Amino acid sequence: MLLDPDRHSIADCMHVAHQAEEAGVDALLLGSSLLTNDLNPFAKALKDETSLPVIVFPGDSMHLSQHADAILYLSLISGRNANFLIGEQVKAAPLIHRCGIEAISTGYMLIDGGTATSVEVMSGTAPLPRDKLDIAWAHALAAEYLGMKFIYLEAGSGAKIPVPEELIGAVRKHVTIPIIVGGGITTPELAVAKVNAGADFIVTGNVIEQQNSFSLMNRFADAVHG
Ligand code: 1GP
Repeated sequence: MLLDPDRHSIADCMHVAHQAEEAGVDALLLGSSLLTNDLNPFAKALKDETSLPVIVFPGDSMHLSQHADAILYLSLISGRNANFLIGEQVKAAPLIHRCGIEAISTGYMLIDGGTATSVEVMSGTAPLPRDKLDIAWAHALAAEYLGMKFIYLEAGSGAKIPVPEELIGAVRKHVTIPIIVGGGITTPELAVAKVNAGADFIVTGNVIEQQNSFSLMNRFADAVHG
């Protein structure tokens, strides 16, 4: 589950996190493309008061917290903006080293979700077309060959249409590393379809923020865990 510190108070995040823990959610992602709040008090409160792993989901090299368990060390491999392929990573590396948290190398692929996304705007990159399956799996395979540990297929927060099953399936067929899928997954039924197509992890943000329902979280967790 994704929590955006710019949209919630710490108290609200804690409330959602407690429910998430009870509902069987696997981990909390903490972050946003454009972050104006300090992540530290959020990560500390979540670590102090829940047993869930807290993983930073950064928009750039300044998004970090020593209180988190890990950071998704993203490289925006669907784009050709050198800053988001390696520039921000070089700036972040010494900071992560100093924090001592785990860096989880992740090939981050933006897939057209039917609407302009924050990632697209902030990174100045275009998403991959949703129907060019060979282009998608070639990017994912390149990430695996480069030694990355996860693939993140991202339609963008609030995407009108999530990453299609055909694309997830094509990537699944060609890589062995775990696949995370997020963006516009608004129902447990959609989550099941993505898992059946080959997703290992589902990320949900907006739908939980808007509905903040324990039973919905529970149904998402059950759907993903089968
Ligand atoms: C965004 O994939 C996440 O990076 C979550 O997207 O907010 O649309 O669930 P939603």
